[in-house]
Amino acid sequence: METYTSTSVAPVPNPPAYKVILLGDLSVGKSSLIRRGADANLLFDAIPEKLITVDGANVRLLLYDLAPDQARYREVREQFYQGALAAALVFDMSSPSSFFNLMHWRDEMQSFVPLLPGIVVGNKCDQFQVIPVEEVRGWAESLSMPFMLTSAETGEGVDQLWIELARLASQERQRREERQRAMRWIIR
Ligand SMILES: Nc1nc2c(ncn2[C@@H]2O[C@H](COP(=O)(O)OP(=O)(O)OP(=O)(O)O)[C@@H](O)[C@H]2O)c(=O)[nH]1
Ligand SMILES: [Mg+2]
Repeated sequence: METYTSTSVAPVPNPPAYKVILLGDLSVGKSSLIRRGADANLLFDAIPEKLITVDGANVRLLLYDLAPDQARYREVREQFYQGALAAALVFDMSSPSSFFNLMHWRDEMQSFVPLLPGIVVGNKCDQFQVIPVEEVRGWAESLSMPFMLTSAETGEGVDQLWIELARLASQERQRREERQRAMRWIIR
């Protein structure tokens, strides 16, 4: 058996799994971002994962997305939102309608998981950007969400996206644990 000195950090054998979800219109690049980011050694048909270090501890990000045009989307969306700890609200920087529709995505997200932390993600930043960055930033700030630019094509901003999602998910997990502890204390 391996031993560790007091200065070395023992690897956590089973890092906690945090479910994060990607939302947004058809073809904005949700699945492409996941393909870019997910760790490669996955079994076929498994939920894509990414191992991330947040504040010195490893976590497994489970990356979920759905195609909103799937006939069964409405049937499965409750399950899709269940247990999520953070969301990426993705739009396409070259498609104004995909940006305007983010409001609907945010409304849907809030109706299933009130107070779920989110990040506004302008994907396809490698393409001609028809949406002014300042407008997006203003909208995101008005809802207290960070805004990031990514390209699943070139990889720009993608690592940063997973780090930020892991950070938000970890904070949300702590917030929920504290709330549960407080509830137990109240009903004791
Ligand atoms: N130029 C460019 N193309 C991208 C980028 N991300 C995705 N694409 C392309 O956009 C198209 C749609 O990408 P998907 O990843 O399938 O989009 P999606 O959001 O998963 O779409 P649905 O599953 O149908 O909702 C594909 O042809 C991708 O190659 C990007 O950052 N830059
Ligand atoms: Mg997809």
